[in-house]
Amino acid sequence: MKNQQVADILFRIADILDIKGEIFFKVRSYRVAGRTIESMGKDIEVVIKEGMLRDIPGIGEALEKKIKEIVETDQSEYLEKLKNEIPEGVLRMLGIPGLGPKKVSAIYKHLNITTIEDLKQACTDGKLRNLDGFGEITEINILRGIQLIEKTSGRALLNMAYADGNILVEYLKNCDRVKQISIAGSLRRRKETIGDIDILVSSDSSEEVMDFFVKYNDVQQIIAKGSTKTSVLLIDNLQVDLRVVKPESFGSALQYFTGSKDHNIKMRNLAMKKGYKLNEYGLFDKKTDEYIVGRNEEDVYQKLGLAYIEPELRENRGEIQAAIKNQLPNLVKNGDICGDIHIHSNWSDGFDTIETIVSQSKKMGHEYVGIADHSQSLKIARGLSEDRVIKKREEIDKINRKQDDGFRVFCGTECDIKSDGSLDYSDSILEIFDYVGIGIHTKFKMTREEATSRIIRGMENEYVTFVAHPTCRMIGRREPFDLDMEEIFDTAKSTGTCLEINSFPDRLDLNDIHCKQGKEKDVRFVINTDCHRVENMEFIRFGVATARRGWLEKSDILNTYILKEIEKSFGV
Ligand code: DGT
Ligand code: CA
Ligand code: CA
Repeated sequence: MKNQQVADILFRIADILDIKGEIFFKVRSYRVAGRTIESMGKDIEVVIKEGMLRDIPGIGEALEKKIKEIVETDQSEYLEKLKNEIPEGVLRMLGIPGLGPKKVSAIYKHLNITTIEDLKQACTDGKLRNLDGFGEITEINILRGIQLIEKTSGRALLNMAYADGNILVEYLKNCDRVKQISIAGSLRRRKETIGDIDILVSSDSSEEVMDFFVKYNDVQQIIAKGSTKTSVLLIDNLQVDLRVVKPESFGSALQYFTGSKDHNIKMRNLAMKKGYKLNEYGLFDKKTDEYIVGRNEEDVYQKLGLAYIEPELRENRGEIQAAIKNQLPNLVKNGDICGDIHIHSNWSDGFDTIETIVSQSKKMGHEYVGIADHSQSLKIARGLSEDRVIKKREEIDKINRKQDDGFRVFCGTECDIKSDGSLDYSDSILEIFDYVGIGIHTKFKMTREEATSRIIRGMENEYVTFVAHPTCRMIGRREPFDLDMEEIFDTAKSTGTCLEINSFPDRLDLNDIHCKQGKEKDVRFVINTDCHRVENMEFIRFGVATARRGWLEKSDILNTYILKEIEKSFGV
């Protein structure tokens, strides 16, 4: 579906028109069209084929032409022309969190600032506060925004690298010179952001593999081409490093290039202590240089007296010591998840009907699903009024009666935690739900104490099952709340509240480190997607990956419970 791509281009056009100072109505028409296409239930390509584009309110002849062009060519000549009229650096400012086109326009026009570097300096020098609508706070916020993008710049979200990496591996398998192949690096460890994709191949004929690799359709640029390592840039600007080794070194090379660097250093030192030498070519006798193992990764760990360490654990957070003692966790797997209990339906701001969500859940092999729409005060997300909660309850009961295979839909909510920590529904309404998720969606600016006590107060309500996306971070866009995690864990434990691992790739909240700390305090978790479209239900794998990086086992996670067990836990 190209809808999002088309909408993004229209939003981009609107932003630039705004910077240029075009009239309100013109700019608005692009934004409205973008929003309509973005949230439309139908594929834009189908709409065009059926000749229905002009039937969409607000789309006239000029917009129709531009939209058709975007769908056919993936770009817009008009956007390219507009881009040439504004300095590149000014356009980049639009990517700074919290900085909209109106402010960018003022910065550019009145202060003639054209790069992010200069903008940073101007904020530090206090030069922005005199502009209309700006203040000291604006300067601080802009500096924070710049810091945030600097931290993640050049790194891709896990889902993007995961998709690119898998398609590329499938492509490389078509080369008959490729013997074994695996993803390596941070992508194999499932880190939340990926600097570059590493792929490892074993072959007796590396030149032919490299030739095949650089012919890949999505290669934008060949950065370096050699017989052992070749690096390319894909059209989405992700870098891929391909390494080709001999089959007898595949396992040791996979161990080496999976990393992390800190894990490898510990491994090499351990090898030295045991009279070996470990590198990407194999495990060798330190004195005689005799090759011992290297064909399989498992052999490398075994020879060093270690239990096999899953890639997600290789961060030098105690995994080697645990492997020596054979005390590694038995990590949760994708197949352990029996249902996703944080999904938005079209009863609030989700895209799909409950029936569609049910059928997708069944496709994924789940036994149940929980529909957790927004609560009443969240008007912009079409939060459910008390009346609609009752209607939704009836609807779900009706759907459940139609299931002849034992599948169950739970009626849940993602109830807003208001700024004082009280919940957005009264207890008599909360009682209607099978379970209650709670989350913060407004007034994000809080001190550590305020944020911590707001969540704790929410957890203390007896109806609450889990806290959704507890730190509310958005990778590259919003910092996590500064929370007293010790206190959050203690309250979660004492009230029996689960903490969510939100699987959405730009959230992954709680993160891996919090998972490990929480487990040590005996906290229970729930892995959900929080998705608004069934296509994104597959993101659950990234939540599972985060849980695995946090050393979590099946028993640590609520929604690995089979239907009977979770019904018991909900008391329904
Ligand atoms: P990234 O790409 O920044 O997300 O992180 P990685 O871990 O994929 O790092 P990358 O691509 O630079 O290198 C892949 C792996 O190769 C890395 O995890 C460990 C190994 N490696 C690379 N350079 C060194 C090194 O200087 N020493 C050791 N011990 N290992 C290295
Ligand atoms: Ca990498
Ligand atoms: Ca690399």
